[in-house]
Amino acid sequence: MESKNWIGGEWITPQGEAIVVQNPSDTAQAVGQIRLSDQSHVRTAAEAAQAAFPQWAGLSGAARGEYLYSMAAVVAENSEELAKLASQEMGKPISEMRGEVTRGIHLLRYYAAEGMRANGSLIPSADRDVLQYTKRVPLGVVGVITPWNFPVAIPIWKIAPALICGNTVIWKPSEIGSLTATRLSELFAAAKLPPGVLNVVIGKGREIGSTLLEEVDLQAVSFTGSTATGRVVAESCARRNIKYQTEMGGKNAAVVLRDADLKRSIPIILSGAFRSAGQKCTATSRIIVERAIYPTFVELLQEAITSVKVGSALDPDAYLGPVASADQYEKVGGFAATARREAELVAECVTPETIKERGYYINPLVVTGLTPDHSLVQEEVFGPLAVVLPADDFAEAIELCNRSVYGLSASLFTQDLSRAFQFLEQAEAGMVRVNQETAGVEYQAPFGGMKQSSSHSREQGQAALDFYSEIKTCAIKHSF
Ligand code: TXE
Repeated sequence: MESKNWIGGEWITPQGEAIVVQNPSDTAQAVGQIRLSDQSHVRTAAEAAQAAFPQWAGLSGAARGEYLYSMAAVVAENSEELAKLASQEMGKPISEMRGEVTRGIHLLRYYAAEGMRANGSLIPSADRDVLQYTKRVPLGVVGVITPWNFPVAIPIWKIAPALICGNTVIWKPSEIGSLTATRLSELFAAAKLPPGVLNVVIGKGREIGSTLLEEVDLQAVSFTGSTATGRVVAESCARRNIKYQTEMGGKNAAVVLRDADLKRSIPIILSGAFRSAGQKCTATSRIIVERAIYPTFVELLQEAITSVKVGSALDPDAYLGPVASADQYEKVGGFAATARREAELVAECVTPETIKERGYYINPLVVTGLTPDHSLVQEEVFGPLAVVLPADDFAEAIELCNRSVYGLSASLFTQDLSRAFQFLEQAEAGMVRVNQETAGVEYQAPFGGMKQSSSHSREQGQAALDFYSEIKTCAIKHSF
């Protein structure tokens, strides 16, 4: 398979550099190749998106919703093929990837229905002859820049609300994930989305991503990715006074209190830490445990980790697969090497010899014995590595939980209702949960972080509609 751009309804293969996509589960296998676009493709996409905007914005919400329902239906018909392609391209186990595609379908349906829901409110006027109301209006052309870790769900949770609000979109997917993006676009084309409403440009972030940010007459940008790139996006948009949302890193804590049901909590914590090889912004990377139960916790964790199986992404029994790319392998491998050097090992899950050398596999590791300010406790690893920190009591656990520049997601494990409530109140994170993993949030609820994790607006749920539209306050004096 070869990547293609989808611009103004046309399929265009850029003539730029070709990069072979290696399967991270087995790097000897080529999954396909991507062709890098140049700046001219971004400009053409901008023209197409501008040209399509008036007609798309002029449709009724119901009509736009019908397109989204069709997109959901075509993705559903091709879900297995899409899931397999994504698993092969970025290494997420097929069992999880199927769930992600299903999530994408649900998101499309959820936002399709928004076309028929109230999109404003009636506000009483002091003058009885005036009818005053608000309505959402679309922004115009929106830029969507996505990462590789959820190659189907993240693009859909940005594109679907953008479209239902009446915007047209230019989508720049991650380099790793461009084959999946191409296939997803083909499915949207099969759903007869009108030309130019969604335009997909494949290429390097630094090259075409910055052209998109700096040169195109965008009205908003939605970005998920690294903190460093998120800052570049935010600065550029702030300079131009256009809306932006940046969803960046996390260093999410699971706090385990002395009264927690450990047998039920530990599998949930492991899932938060190691599913998707820890490559979720909501992954659990710090486990804060009350000292009173620390020995029991460690013993049960060591037992539970034996059920974690590292496997190739198409292995239906794989709990986690490889990390997504050579860059990830190097970066996460560096953190793992530091952990082996500077921390005490709590538990490790060994990658089978048969696959170890074939792909970008990193043994899931749980370590301890680090100071709260150590880089492994503070920096986002984005891989299968979790750090355990003992805490004397609840107060110290909360203090450790909040001792981070990030504030995306946090979980507490307890049976104590009062502690649970205190945690939900005091934890500095955009998503706070009790007896659930830090990952695995639901699409109909707002998603986003505090502190350095995001630009403080929210994605998904109804919150996404606020981002992709602007409120107009209308008043008409009808007896004049
Ligand atoms: O991210 P980038 P990468 C973190 C994670 C990971 C690290 C690097 O720690 O190890 O980031 O991943 C586009 N102008 N997260 O290199 O570079 C790029 O092409 C415009 C956390 O993949 O931020 C891609 O489409 N666009 C995260 C997108 O930005 C630019 C998910 C993200 O790439 C650009 C992924 C530029 N100058 C990585 N430079 C999460 N929060 O879930 C790059 N891009």
